[in-house]
Amino acid sequence: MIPCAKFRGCLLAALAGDCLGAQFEFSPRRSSFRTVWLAFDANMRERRRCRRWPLVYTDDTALTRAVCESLVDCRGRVEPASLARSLTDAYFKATDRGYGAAAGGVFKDLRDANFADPFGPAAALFEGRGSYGNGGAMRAAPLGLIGAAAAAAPNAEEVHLATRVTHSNALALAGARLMAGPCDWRCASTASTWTAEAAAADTACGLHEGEASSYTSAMRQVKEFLGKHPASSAVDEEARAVAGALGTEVTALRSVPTAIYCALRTLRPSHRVHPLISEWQPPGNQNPSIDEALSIEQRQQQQRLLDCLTFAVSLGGDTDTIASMAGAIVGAALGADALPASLMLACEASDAVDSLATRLHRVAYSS
Ligand code: 8NA
Ligand code: MG
Ligand code: MG
Ligand code: MG
Repeated sequence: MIPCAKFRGCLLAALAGDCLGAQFEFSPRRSSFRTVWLAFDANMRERRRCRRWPLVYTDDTALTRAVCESLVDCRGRVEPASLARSLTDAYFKATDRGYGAAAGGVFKDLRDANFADPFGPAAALFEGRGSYGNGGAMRAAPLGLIGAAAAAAPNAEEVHLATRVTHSNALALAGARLMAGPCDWRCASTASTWTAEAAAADTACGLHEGEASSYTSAMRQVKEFLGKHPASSAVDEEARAVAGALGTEVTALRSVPTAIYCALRTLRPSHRVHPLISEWQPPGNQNPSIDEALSIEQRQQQQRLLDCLTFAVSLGGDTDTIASMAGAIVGAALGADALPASLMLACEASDAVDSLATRLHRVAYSS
């Protein structure tokens, strides 16, 4: 059985990546690792001064929550009409959460037709080619969790159904499948595992290996970069090279492999956390239960996750989405202990996401 802590770690780290990354999304200039880290540190201290959360979540979390809710309602299955309704409700509850340009039209059309054809509006986008944005991949983590838990569901076919409600282009489908694939709760995935998953996703979606636009080629680059940049390499130089080669765009192909790189980089046993983070002291406590009494191992896991999210955001571009996807992978591997209490206090709705993760876990093991 996958421990509930892995479900919670996955979804809470995805939330944290979205919240932390949103303040840098599409900044005109890429920020250094140091600049990003200093902002994160300030975010984690800020909760003590203001009554509302300093960090609000965006479309990435709104839609991930909606996927979870639909899965819970449908006892772990993907039901396209339920999912379409859940995603649409999330959108209309707050349309100002930084949605991609095409999303609003799809949700309006779905609602106007009373969800009669859950795939119709998305299929018509971009003159029938469908969106290849990363909006399907960014909400795929719950599908990966429940798929890894219950051998019965959701299979790759169901990931396609879940994605096609908004994204029907093969590049978006393969990206979502990859993000929902090897939910790394055993902390054992290597670049080779992910490359094999990428090949399977390419084949299933009709993308061809060897072409520039395939996940197999992108994963080959990920592997190359992991070899090229040892754990001790200059972090800003590494970020510049990775951002240039793998991309930081809103398209799935130019962001999903980037997020996987960020996660694998952090999870490799030889990885050394940046000194700024390994020397970090969590905020001084007014509430003694917070961030104190951590074991050395817990503290190291928290530092690892923070290191991953800082690096992901320092790549620039679509920072919230890349950090959220990287967070989902690392959070599933490390579990909920990797989330510092001060970070959870800074993120909007962390309690709600936490209890949703627990409900999803219950559903995953009750069928
Ligand atoms: P989407 O479906 O609108 O796709 C993102 C963008 O990719 C589109 O707006 C197009 O510019 C382009 N695109 C996608 N498919 C095609 C195609 N077939 N032909 C030509 N161009 C295409 O959005 P999404 O739901 O995939 O969301 C992705 C991102 O949007 C996430 O990062 C999310 O946080 C959000 N976001 C987007 C912007 C933005 O400027 N687009 C800004 C902030 C946030
Ligand atoms: Mg977003
Ligand atoms: Mg979207
Ligand atoms: Mg984004």
